[in-house]
Amino acid sequence: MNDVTLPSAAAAAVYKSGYKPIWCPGCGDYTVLNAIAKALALLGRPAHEVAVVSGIGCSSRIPAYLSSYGFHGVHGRSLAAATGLKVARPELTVLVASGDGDGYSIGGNHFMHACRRNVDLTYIVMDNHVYGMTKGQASPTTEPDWDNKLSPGGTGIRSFHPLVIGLAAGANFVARAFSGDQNGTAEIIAQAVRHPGFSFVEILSPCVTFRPEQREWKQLVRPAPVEPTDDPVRAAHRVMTDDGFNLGVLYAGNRKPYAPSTAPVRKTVAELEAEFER
Ligand SMILES: Cc1ncc(C[n+]2csc(CCOP(=O)(O)OP(=O)(O)O)c2C)c(N)n1
Ligand code: SF4
Repeated sequence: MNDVTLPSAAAAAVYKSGYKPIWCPGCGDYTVLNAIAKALALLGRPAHEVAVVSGIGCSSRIPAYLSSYGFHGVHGRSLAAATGLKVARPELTVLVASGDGDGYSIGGNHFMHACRRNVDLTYIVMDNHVYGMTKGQASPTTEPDWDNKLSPGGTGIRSFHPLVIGLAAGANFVARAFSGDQNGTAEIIAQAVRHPGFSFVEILSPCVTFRPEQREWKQLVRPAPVEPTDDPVRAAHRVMTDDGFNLGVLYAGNRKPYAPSTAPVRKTVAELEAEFER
């Protein structure tokens, strides 16, 4: 991974829309945006051949800041929209941007089934273990003992483990990145896009406003001490036994992507209705 030559800032800037992000100063999502732009420049896909689909949340604002096609949709439904788009327009590179609330709470069911279906999408989740946009409620990845005024003493509820769920459900590529490592994140996103099937990239992206203690993540992250595996059981064991701060590609599988036929239906509506009535 380290021998990759990353594109210049000017090459990456082509993928930015020019709209100024309205995230809080210091939010991890700024560098995720830069990393996506760099990854697209690295891949050399023209912006008009790329679509970025999102739900709702601070993290889901990303499509507006990119020059590719974008769809800022409905909370928790980014994968449903992206799946339809990719199936209808397989020639597009489709990225999906989400947060841990959007992607694992209201969108949790779609997450599991997107992994299972294995449509060729790259799913990027900016995980800050909190609902940032709605001012700091606990999310599925919040630690059970996170004490704050909305859940005094912590929720006491076990955290969701997205990487293990993704592996168990059939994601074909699983990686963890950190927003503070912009170049490393760009390389991982580029690899995820190149890998066929459903690629899931968890990006630890601090919410400096509601989880200021996450600024310490930069001291905790490290490259995973192992090479990626194509064995989901081994990968699941690794991610269940690490402390959540090992970065890199953790699993690269060989499942064939789901690609339904896009041939036009040749029957008329009248013929379909007649068939239905039989
Ligand atoms: C159907 C629906 N339910 C709830 C909301 C309110 N809502 C907007 S964003 C959000 C959570 C966002 O959290 P996350 O996905 O973690 O993103 P972040 O803001 O932290 O990047 C919620 C609950 C909504 N917009 N629509
Ligand atoms: S509330 Fe948190 S996630 Fe949202 S922009 Fe601010 S720092 Fe980022």
